[in-house]
Amino acid sequence: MPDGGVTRKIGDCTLSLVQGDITQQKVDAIVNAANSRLIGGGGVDGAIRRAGGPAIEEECARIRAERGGCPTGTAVITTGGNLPARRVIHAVGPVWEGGKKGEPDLLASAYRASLTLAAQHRIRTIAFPSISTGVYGYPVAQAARLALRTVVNALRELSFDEVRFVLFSDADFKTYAEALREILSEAGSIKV
Ligand code: AR6
Repeated sequence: MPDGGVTRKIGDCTLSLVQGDITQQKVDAIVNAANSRLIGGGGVDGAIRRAGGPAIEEECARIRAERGGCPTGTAVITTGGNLPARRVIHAVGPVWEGGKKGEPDLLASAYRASLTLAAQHRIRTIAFPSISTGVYGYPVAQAARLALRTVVNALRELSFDEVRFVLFSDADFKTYAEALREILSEAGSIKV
């Protein structure tokens, strides 16, 4: 893990939080915060496509042609192209519409689908951005708790060497670090 982050052991897996750029991460797979049409956008999606090169769009185009895209709450996998990561998992989180339109379930589902797909592809180390908290407007403190709870729960069934969250801003890094402290302090007494 890069310097300056937070790490915790969850069973055999290292769960880590770092501040940085996900395109630079030397892990088996990075996760993209994509849209359901798999059409390149801004934010982390734009950064991943720029750094990974045209091979990512070629595979997204094939997936669009075969199955029309990637519904919200699900994920697909492509090559990492020129990235240090060998694969990119494109996960689609919900657009925040106030929280009563199933957004929490859809966000949890995007994280679970990414981890399930990763495990199927024998990925041992994976890095996530903060899905849905940019253009899609999901409040970051709520998203952080949900993302971390979902990952901690998934690690009961799926095996990874490391799950890393890469937070672009220092403020988001601090929000995730605080959420992780809360979740792990609750973990002894209640179901996370
Ligand atoms: N590394 C890590 N995190 C990043 C990076 C980076 N290089 N760049 C931005 N972020 P967003 P969403 C953070 O908007 O809300 C796209 O257009 C960013 O600061 O990328 O799920 C897609 O095509 C924020 O914390 O994703 C979709 O249409 C987080 O990544 C739509 O945006 C997510 O912000 C998806 O919106």
